[in-house]
Amino acid sequence: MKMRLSLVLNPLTDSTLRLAKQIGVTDIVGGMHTSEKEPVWELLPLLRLKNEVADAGLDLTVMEGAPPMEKAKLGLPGRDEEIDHFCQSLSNLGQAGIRIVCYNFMAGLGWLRTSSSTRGRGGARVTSFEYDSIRHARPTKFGTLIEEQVWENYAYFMEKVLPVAEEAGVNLALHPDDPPLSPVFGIARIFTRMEAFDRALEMAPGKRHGITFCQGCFAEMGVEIPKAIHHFGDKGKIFFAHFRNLRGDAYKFEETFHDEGDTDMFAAMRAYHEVAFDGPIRPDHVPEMEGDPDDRPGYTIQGRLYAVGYMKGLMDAVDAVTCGNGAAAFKGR
Ligand SMILES: [Mn+2]
Repeated sequence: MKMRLSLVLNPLTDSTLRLAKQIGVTDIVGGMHTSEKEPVWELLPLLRLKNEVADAGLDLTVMEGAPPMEKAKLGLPGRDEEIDHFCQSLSNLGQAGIRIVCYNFMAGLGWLRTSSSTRGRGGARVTSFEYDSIRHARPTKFGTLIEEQVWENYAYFMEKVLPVAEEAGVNLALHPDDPPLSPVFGIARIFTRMEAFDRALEMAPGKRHGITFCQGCFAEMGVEIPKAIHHFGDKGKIFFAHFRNLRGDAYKFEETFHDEGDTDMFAAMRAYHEVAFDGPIRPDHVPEMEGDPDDRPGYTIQGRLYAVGYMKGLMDAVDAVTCGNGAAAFKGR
């Protein structure tokens, strides 16, 4: 099994780093605050973060929550300056030895849910979404955008960013739109179907242009997950994976524990193995469990401990099945 078990830590502290190490995680997915005043991921803070994680015996391999790119997504004046900042951040990532950035092209609004207090198994709080509640929503302050405009904006962005990523040796891992529907609040979303990723990768070809395979988003699209993993993974285009389960489809779904949603998680894990996926994989959106604080839907610590344990179990099971010898797979663990 070549893939690397990873985790977002919020907060990232000595204590949470130890916890991650204790449960067998190898890679940490970092984030760094940016603002209008500080729009670049600077080299020194990146190095300090990388070193803090390394000192805990772990490897910071991915950054999520890219530097500001709202103007680029919306195609507004000022986007060139913003794209310059993004490019500077990429060069800094490369210098700091952080090789993957997970970004998305959802303009105006990020991932959205209509509830973060739905009750899942045993009363665990999960997030959920119902398109009917926002179907007739009016546009927000971001106005309206049609799909071809967003495509143009993506092409413009990639034309400038991809050569810098190639130069810096940083993989651009595009995350799908969540939920994969268009438009929402008047703004078109384009990364809502498998074909959209093919189009993007063809439009801006390059070995540093790939995807974050967010299993939840692809499940919302209604695609067969192992098939989709093969579709992108066989071409080496999965740079990063979000392991997630849910019940329903793009129009109405709720998040679940990893072991109980609609997706066959063993088949998914097996597919990553079959395509020789060797990047980081992390649990995504977990239920908020008894004793968890209720201020970070999808990212509570106990929910993630449970998810990581489940993922490790699946990884061992896949190893055992594919080696044809259960005992051999467990050697050296
Ligand atoms: Mn995701």
